[in-house]
This record gives sequence, structure tokens and C-alpha cells, in this order.
Amino acid sequence: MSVKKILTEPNKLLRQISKSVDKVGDAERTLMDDMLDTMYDAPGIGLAAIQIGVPKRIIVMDLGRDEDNKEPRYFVNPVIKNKNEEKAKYEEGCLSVPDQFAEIERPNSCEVEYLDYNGKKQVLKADGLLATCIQHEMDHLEGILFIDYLSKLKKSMIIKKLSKIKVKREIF
Ligand code: GNR
Ligand code: NI
Repeated sequence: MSVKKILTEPNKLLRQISKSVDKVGDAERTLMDDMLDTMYDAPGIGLAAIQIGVPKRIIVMDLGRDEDNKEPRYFVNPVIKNKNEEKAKYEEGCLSVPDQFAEIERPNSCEVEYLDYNGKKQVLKADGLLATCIQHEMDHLEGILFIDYLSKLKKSMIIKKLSKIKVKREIF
């Protein structure tokens, strides 16, 4: 188990479309363990594999964030079914868009089909923060970030800020 480096915008890898997993084997489970370590360390409530540079359709999540009572969730090859027409707004953040937050509107509930840690097929009904987080993570698998939903001006301001921070990090 190890903590990996999280890629941040702007980075072309984050725009890549992730590939389906053929089989949930030991390599995938090791990846999921590392993703979870990385997510808890950050800390965050969800992480897609591409955020640590691996273009596989794998997501980990833990909404609890209670140190002593971890409730990790693993989603391999997730597919969203039955998005609710009703929308909900949440203040979203992203570990790949550090220190930036914005209200994003998404379907307020959905169903997701996926393979679990052991490769078993599962279906989950999600609402509230869980539904928001699943949709945010699913977007990562398509190379989409929450800032893509903002106006061009807001998005470009955020990318400009993040680019400046990157340049500073390279100097020091
Ligand atoms: O840690 C995270 N918090 C969060 C809050 C509101 C909506 C989505 C998220 S996901 C984010 C972690 C992350 O970047 N996952 O891709
Ligand atoms: Ni994110």
C-alpha cells in the first residue's frame, strides 16, 4: 500500500478517456489499495485511477472520512443508469483542481452498475453526496473535470491560477 502523487490541472493525462478493466485481478486490487491510501492521505472522499496517472475505469470512495470507522467503496467499470431528472447543486472540489470550489448542478440521484473489489457485479442506488461524488468520479473516467461546467471565463481564471502555482513549484 502506498501514497501516490495526484496529478493536477493543467495536465493532458487528466483529459484521457480511461479504459475498461477486463478482469479484477491482483494488479487491480493493489491499484485500488494505493488509490485508497492516496485518497485518505490527501484527504478526499473519492479518487479516480487517472488522478494518479492510471487510465483504468476504477474509482474508490469513502464518504465517511471517519479515521476509526472506514467505509471504503470500490467501483470497477461503473456505468450510470437511471439518472433522476431532478437536479441538485453541491459545492464541489477536486484533488486535481486544488483549492478551487464551485457549485455544480447534477442529477440528484442515480443508479450505478459496477464490479466490486472482488470482481462481483453490484448495483447501487445513490442520492445526496454519494450521487454527486459518483458522477464527479465518472466524469474523470471521460477526461472531464468539474471546472468544465463553469463559464469559459471562470474556467480560464482557475486554469491560469493553477498554472502559476505549478510554475512556482518548479522553481522552488
Ligand atoms: O474530495 C472530494 N470532495 C468532493 C466534494 C464534492 C464533490 C465531489 C468531490 S470529489 C473530491 C475528490 C476528487 O477529486 N475526486 O475525483
Ligand atoms: Ni475529482
